[in-house]
Amino acid sequence: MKFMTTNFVQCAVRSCSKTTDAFPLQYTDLTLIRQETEFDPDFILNILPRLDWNALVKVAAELGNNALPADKPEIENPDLDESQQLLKDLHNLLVEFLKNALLEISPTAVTSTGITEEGFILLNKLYAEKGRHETTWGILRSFHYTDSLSLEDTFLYPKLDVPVNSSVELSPEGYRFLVDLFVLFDKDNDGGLNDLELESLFKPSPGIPKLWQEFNFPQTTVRNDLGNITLQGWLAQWSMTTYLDYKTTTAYLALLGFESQHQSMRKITDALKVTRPRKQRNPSTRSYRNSVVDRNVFNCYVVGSPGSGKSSLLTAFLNRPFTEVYSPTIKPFTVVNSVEMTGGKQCYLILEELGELEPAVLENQSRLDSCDVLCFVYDSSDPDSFTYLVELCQKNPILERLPAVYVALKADLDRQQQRSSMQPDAYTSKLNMTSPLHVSVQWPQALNELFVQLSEAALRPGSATPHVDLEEEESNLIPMAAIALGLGAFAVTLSWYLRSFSHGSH
Ligand SMILES: Nc1nc2c(ncn2[C@@H]2O[C@H](COP(=O)(O)OP(=O)(O)OP(=O)(O)O)[C@@H](O)[C@H]2O)c(=O)[nH]1
Ligand SMILES: [Mg+2]
Repeated sequence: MKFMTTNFVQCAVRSCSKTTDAFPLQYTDLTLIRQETEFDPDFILNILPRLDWNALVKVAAELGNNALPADKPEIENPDLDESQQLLKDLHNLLVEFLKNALLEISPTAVTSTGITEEGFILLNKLYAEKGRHETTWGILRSFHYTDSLSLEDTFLYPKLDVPVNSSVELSPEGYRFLVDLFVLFDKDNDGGLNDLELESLFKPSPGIPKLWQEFNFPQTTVRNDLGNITLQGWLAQWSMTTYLDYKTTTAYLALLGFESQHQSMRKITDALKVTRPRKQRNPSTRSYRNSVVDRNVFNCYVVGSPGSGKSSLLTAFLNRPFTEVYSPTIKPFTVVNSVEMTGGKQCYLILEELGELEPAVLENQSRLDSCDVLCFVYDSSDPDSFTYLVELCQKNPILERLPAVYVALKADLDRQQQRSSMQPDAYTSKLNMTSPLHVSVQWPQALNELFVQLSEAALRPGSATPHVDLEEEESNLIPMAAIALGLGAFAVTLSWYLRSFSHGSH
């Protein structure tokens, strides 16, 4: 029975009902159990007129609480500060029961001045047992505890072997946990996490990950009309986080309860998957990257002349409306979304516009090694745009080792003859690559085709790497395969012959 309920029940025995003993009931030999309630001023206001104050004071005293005023408080204007205070005091009265509940467990949990350290730990143990982690964190943060209240590094950052040229992605178990988390905190059930819902989701952690803040989250991913991150965006955001910095993911999975939400002993690393190292094919001649089968997350640098439409392309990838206002990109701009490829396979594509870091990144071997595909764009309505790409590749021949897709942007505008040493089609044909795809931010189908083409190029780099002729490669492979088969057959015959020979000699 709730404490308040004691004010609404009386003795049902007929002989008793006529006497003054019928109400309030006397409460002896009972166990006090505390159930946490949020401070709800309206509830206290509503219930106050209906309370038998004298009875309430009596029962509270019997249960060990003498803090109630003798007369029922009057609240005329609940918005006044002192009324709010009074309502809070009444709410706090209920907290007295919490103290009693703690005393039931340990006589040293509470003193006359409040809850002891032991009591505080007991209380949080109770919360933890009831799965109320957010309450504990709410308490800690409201007492200005900082992040120095830290967890062991080995828990936040478990050891993970990541070979060179491998990448880290979320496992199905990791995705499942993140889906459950999203659904749990989408309290208004509108398919998006608003600021409050995000805040409450991240309460057991230091807040939105630093990496996300650096990338200007939530501008990085899919949002609904209200600007709130959708489930698709949420999963894309975590796919990108894991790909770029898996340690952020492990730390947050630990803080958000990945391990504790499971009966069996599962580890944080169960939420991750390390892909096989990407191999190089033909290292002696025209080298290109092998196809991959176990990857679902790819990153792509979008490179092109200033004002050619890179940011608009990235924004269109997130299905955000097109704007004619031009603001040059200085800080790198990164976005992520899912792409459905031909055949139904879904992958996540991270598009990065490098801003003022572009020259430095394109000269950095390790950054290029970790780039899955390049997207070379030019403005087909600007005659001076394509030459930027020609000069860039002349300056950095290393770029020709990477798979790439050439794109003519602003295709809704009049196409101009390019003032470069070669026209775009002739240039790509010389590289043995497909002609530039003509795309406008106002043409959704062409955009979709481009994102699929980029993902395909990342998955099967051979088909999109300059100067690689896959047909020729394959025809070269046939004699090699025949030789290998021939050698295999010879080995089998030889071992059969030797075996029968040794049997015969016996
Ligand atoms: N008509 C038309 N205009 C476009 C298209 N894409 C971009 N624009 C406009 O072109 C201008 C430059 O676009 P941005 O996307 O900012 O170009 P950017 O390559 O990111 O520019 P920087 O960051 O300075 O390198 C803006 O005014 C856009 O509105 C398009 O497909 N069609
Ligand atoms: Mg830009």
